[in-house]
Amino acid sequence: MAAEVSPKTCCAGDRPACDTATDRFLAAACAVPRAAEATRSALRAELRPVPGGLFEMGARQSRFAQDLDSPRRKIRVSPFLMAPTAVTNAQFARFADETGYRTVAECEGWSFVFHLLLTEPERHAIHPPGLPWWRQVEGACWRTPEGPGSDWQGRADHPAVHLAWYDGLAYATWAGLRLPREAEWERAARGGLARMKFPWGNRLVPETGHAMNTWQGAFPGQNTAEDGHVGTAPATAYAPNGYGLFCMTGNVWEWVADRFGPLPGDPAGRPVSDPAGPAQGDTRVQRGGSFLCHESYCDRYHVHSRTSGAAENSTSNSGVRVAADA
Ligand SMILES: [Ca+2]
Repeated sequence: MAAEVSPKTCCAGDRPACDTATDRFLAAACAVPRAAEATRSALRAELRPVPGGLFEMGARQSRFAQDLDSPRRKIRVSPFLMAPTAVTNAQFARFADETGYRTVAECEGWSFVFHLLLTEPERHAIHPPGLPWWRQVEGACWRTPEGPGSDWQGRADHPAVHLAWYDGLAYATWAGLRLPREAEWERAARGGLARMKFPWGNRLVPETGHAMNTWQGAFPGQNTAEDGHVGTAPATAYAPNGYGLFCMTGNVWEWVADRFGPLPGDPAGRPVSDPAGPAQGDTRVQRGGSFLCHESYCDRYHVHSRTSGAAENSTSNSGVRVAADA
């Protein structure tokens, strides 16, 4: 079953379902060789500890009913480790060079690029129904984010984009790490704060200035980039949260391990420990919002916000972050 494409989203346009293809992608992701032990140790050493404990997950009230992000749940998590940033282009390039892994977008030969990132969007006529800002660009992938002729030089420290869920799984497999569970992701994003909307508090723009990379202006045609960035920002562009984690909201959507379904935990409020999401389903959860989020349209840049997509989907704002058991 393909995910519904909401008209009120800037998040994704789903590719057609294809079981044979997705099985192939899963097999490819699981078959990547593991990095040398020294590399794995070094990558693990970069992760930041997130304390275990009880926290409230989700929103008091949903802005978008289909996101199923309310009411709040009481979740107990075990201590774990979280990457300080989304996987960067430099990190993903090292992985791809060592393993020869080709992402879903590379295998399929195209990905969705946001129209304002293209010099000639009119040359790319295909877009998902109702979402004309997502252009299907032949040759777009993490290496060539805006299609042939583009590259990530000058963006080595930006999050790698056009990553599908399978690509995140492949990277984590190589690194000897794993994707965070959704509850872990939200625990990490909150940075030790309770009942706050953002990793730093409740104000969208704190007194110190913009604290994440989202959209300013009128979506989807005018981006004034008051936060300094039209597209992706460096993965450490803004101050870290209380757990030393950068850009947990804004910049790029981050795939997590869980399938999409009702928010993990008990809606009646009984504490649940280390929930893992639904056992069945074709779509996976993405967290954190992206450089395209704006209050007027896709208001999903909060620590509780979630969206979902088919595991083979990729866009110019889809990235991933890795985690590990403590
Ligand atoms: Ca921005």
